Amino acid sequence: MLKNQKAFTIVELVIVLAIISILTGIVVFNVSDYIKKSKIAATKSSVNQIVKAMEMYRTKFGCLPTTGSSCSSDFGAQNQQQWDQIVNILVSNGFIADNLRIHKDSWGNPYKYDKNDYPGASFRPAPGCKPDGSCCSPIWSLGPNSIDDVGWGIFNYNCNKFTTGVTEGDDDIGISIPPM
Ligand SMILES: [Ca+2]
Ligand SMILES: [Ca+2]
Repeated sequence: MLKNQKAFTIVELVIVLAIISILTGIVVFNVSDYIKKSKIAATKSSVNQIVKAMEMYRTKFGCLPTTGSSCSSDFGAQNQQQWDQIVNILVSNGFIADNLRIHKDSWGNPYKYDKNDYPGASFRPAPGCKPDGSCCSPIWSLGPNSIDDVGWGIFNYNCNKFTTGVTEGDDDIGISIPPM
């Protein structure tokens, strides 16, 4: 009798442990999903702030900020050093507050930026380009997978629209600023 009772208790214990592990799995999944969604939302918000600052800069100086030597340069930012250079231009002119989320996205990567607002500055045979050769200027985060899924081109197809996950497996988050 005692032996049977003990065996039954072990079965119960196993069931309870199984239920606990399933519940733990659900909680961990929900928390990580929540964190991922929060990071995406924070990055979207930062991209919006950056774009607004870029447009204010262009209203004042006639072109988007560049890592090149003049306004007609089409050089944007491909790495942290170049992106910091762009951020410093916006910050020193008072168009944006300096903070970590502007320098790096939620996954610790610099934003990417292709400056194409000067007519003829960049050849891109995309629907986003005007007949004079001026094109949209995309700014994007590499997204949760920290991989540049779309490269320079794709955001030109969606001037002025918030874009994320254009192609399968792509989680980049960005906006393309139309030419003036
Ligand atoms: Ca360019
Ligand atoms: Ca990506």
